Order: sequence, then structure tokens, then C-alpha cells
Amino acid sequence: MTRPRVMGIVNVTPDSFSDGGLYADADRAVEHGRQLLADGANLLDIGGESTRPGATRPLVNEELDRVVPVITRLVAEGAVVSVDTMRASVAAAALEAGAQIVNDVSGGLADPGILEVVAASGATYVAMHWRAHATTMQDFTDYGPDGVVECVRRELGARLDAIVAAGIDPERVLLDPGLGFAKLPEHNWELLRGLESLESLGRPLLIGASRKSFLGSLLADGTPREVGEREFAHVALVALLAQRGVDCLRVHDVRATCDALAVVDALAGDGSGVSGVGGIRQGGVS
Ligand code: PMM
Repeated sequence: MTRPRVMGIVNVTPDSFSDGGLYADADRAVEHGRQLLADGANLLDIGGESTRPGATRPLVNEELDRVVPVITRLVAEGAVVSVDTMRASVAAAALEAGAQIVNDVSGGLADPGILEVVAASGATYVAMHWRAHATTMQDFTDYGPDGVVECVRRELGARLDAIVAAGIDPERVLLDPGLGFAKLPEHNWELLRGLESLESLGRPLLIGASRKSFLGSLLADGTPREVGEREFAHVALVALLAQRGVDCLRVHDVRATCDALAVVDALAGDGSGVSGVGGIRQGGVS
């Protein structure tokens, strides 16, 4: 059975929407990473830049100082690490420190040099659908008559072409629709309903829905459900995405996610109920 890989989130940031400030200190971030691994995470995604709507970017040195020490320590303990960055220099330093995956929410648009860094290293690359930095991204939610699924498929397809042209082995690329990035709540649901269209690009999918505001909107009772109270809905989504054969789930609550995956496994019995293609698994990251 191919169950989705669980990517536990370690945001070494003072300002992420979901956990800003909790793990901004290196010791706390490492401790959190250890806990996520103990809870069943297959890999850790370590990031030093918040991408919440309206967030301002850290300086390059700030981002480096946040992520590199944490990556170094967790890699030394045997963790498989992904760096969540849009910057070529940060990706290079993270790979040097032992990261094996570059998770670029801009899919190479923010800093095209990142593609050469990844190509030269042979690392796995996650390319997310992205239109603009956090300060303005919610000004770019117009998907015209074609609609969000077709636009995201086309725009991600163009990124995949650029990624391959830069010398990255397509077998090492995962694609991500970028839930919450230049998307209105309904866009996220349309994308989740339309995953087949994105799969037609021929690459495995990574999905990051954990704690996002579209879940808060879904569960709103006059006001959106608070960030910390969206996990039951997220777990339901996780189970359904696992059945859809999604390759990797980027989540905050690893324990709840793994519980949901255990249920999916049990129901699938011999695994025939779960499909899916390589991706992080195929990329050699165990
Ligand atoms: N979301 C966030 C950050 N990085 N990376 C990928 N590949 N996909 C995502 O959906 C994604 C990401 C923002 O969420 P957070 O602040 O909870 O980490």
C-alpha cells in the first residue's frame, strides 16, 4: 500500500499564521521537530519565512540564521529534511547542511536561480502554484473564464517545463496546487475536487491544507473557526486525500494525520483501495 508521506511542519518564524513565534528559537524548533518525528512524520519541512497573507519578507541573513542551525541539528539526528524557501542562497545553504528536498512555494518564480541550485544537487523539488509574494498575493485571485483548476494546471505545467529546462530530473519533482496562495476559499475546494486535472501533469502531488483559513471559513459560525480548532476537518480531508492517492501531506498535527492514515490503511485492507505514484518515495527519500 502506498500511504502518503507525512511532512511535519517546523516554522522557525515569529509570524506564521498557524504557529508564529512558537518555534522561532532554534532549541524549541529542534524539540518540535523531534516530537513530529516521534509522532510519525516521515520528513520535516523547515522554513524561516512566513507566507501568511500580508507578511513581509525576512532578510536573507535572517532566514539563513533561522533555518540552517535547525536543519543541521535535525539532520545529525537522522531526520529527512526539506527546506521551505524561495531563495537560491537559502536552498544552497540548506542542502549543504544536509537537507534533501527543496520546497519552493514559488515554483522557481521568486528566485529563478533556485532551479540551478536544485539541478546541481540532485535534490527533490516541490513546486507550488504561486502568483505573487504574500504582501500582494490576494490581489491575484482572478482565474477568469477558464477557472482556477485549469489556470493552476496551466501555470504549474509551465513551471514544470521551466524546471525541466533548468536541468532538474522530472522524476524528482512534486507539484502542489498551493492552497491559500492567491486563492479564495472556494478556489481551494475547487482545486481539491479537481486533483485529477493536476495529476494529468504526470507528477505526484503534495497538499498543504493544515490549519488553513478555507477550513476556518467552512466551519464559520458568524466568524471563521479559529486556527487551533480546524483539526477535525483537516483530518477528514487527510483521509479523503489519502484515498485519492496524494503523495505527500504537509501538516502541523502529525499525530492526528497518522491516526487518519491508519484508519485508511485498515479500511483498504490489502491496499487495493489506495493508488498513487512515486514522488518523494520514488525520489529515494525513505
Ligand atoms: N503552505 C505554507 C507554507 N509552505 N509549502 C507547500 N509546498 N505547500 C503549502 O501549502 C505551504 C507551503 C503556509 O502554511 P503554514 O504557515 O501553516 O506553514
